[in-house]
Amino acid sequence: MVRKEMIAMLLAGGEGKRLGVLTKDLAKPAVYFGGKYRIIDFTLSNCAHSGIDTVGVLTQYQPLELNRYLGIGSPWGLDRRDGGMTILPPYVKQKGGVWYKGTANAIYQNMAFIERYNPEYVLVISGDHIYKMDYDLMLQHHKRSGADVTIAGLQVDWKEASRFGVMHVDDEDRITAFEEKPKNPTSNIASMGVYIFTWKTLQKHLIYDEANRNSSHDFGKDIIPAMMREGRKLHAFPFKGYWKDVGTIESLWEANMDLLAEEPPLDLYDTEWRIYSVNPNRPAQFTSAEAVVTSSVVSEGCVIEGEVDRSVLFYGVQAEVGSIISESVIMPNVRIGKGARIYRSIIGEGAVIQAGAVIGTPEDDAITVVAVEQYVTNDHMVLEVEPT
Ligand code: ADQ
Ligand code: ADP
Repeated sequence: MVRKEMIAMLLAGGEGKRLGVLTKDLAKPAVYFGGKYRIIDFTLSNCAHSGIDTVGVLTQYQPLELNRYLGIGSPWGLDRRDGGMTILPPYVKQKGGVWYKGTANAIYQNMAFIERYNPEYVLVISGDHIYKMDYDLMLQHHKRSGADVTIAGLQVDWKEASRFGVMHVDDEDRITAFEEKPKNPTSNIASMGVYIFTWKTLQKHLIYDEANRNSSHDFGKDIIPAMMREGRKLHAFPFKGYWKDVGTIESLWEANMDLLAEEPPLDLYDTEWRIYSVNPNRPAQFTSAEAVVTSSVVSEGCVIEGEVDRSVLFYGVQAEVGSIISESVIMPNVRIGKGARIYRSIIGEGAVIQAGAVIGTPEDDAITVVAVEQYVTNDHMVLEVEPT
């Protein structure tokens, strides 16, 4: 096997239960984002732009659709014999297979995969975040400081800080304290869940952690605190760009709306840093004489006869005459009948909204969600669509 300086291990097995009906049959990394993408496209494209050609994708929860989507990794340049993409589900070994217990255990169970490449460094990333980042700059930082682990960090709003691992850093970016999701955070520098480990050190910690029966085998809860306790060298890599954890309905909706700003904080039109995805191969979008489309992303294969304002429409959406779609995210192949109105909502793939139905209200701050393939009638009844 060809030796690699650094390989990536992409955690894609989380359940994503806070996304509710959107992740009932779908792993969170496979959730749609931004009119053309799935969440995992961002991390995989970052790998492609950072010169990383060996990526292990750790799956677990509802992996079918995710696996199908990833295929052999062609859109991200990972369809190669030397390295490339390897899907790593929990598997049955001779002694009996074990479900991944936590993020660190997921890596532990795949140590043999990592060893095949005998890497100096291992990048641990997750398939849940929307951001553009050059991991090579982070690697250079890691080598310069000679750290055992480098954690990408960014400043978040104080009111958000308790959702993350937070850290204190000194003038030289050395981490002096780390707390995983503290109730009362004393710092607002959040861990992005992006780590570069010196492999030999991580390996020791994984083996040690595995033997600890009190551990939950999680990076943020167990591995990083253990490294702090043992006086390892932990460094922060300050990240300045746009980064969003789209783990909740509100954050997913917001991140989609961020794309519609006059100057979007995340530029998807940047040809230097394209986000690669699987092409749905649909015809061009069509807007009829009645259609009014403002400040919106409308993807291929859409047929629009109604009004669309400040919304993100994925491919194959049909919106009939008199329909109104406002501040909403409409996932692929949704059909919206005549005169139906949709405000501040996320509509799951393949849902059918009957003529005259009303979903959400423009006044309410809350986001309404319609499940994948739901049938919404005009008296607000939500029924399951019969599979065809
Ligand atoms: P969390 O957001 O809670 O915190 P976590 O649940 O540990 O993240 O999941 C991280 C990633 O691993 C996700 O992509 C998830 O899908 C995946 N995953 C979870 N369990 C898995 C398993 N058993 N097998 C495979 N993949 C799995 C982490 C850090 C915080 C940091 C935030 C940033 O712990 O310190 O601030 O990420 O979002
Ligand atoms: P959420 O958005 O609810 O926080 P995450 O994707 O962050 O979802 O994962 C949440 C939790 O789900 C993690 O603590 C992880 O250990 C757990 N988890 C991951 N996979 C599974 C699974 N297959 N079954 C049960 N729990 C799982």
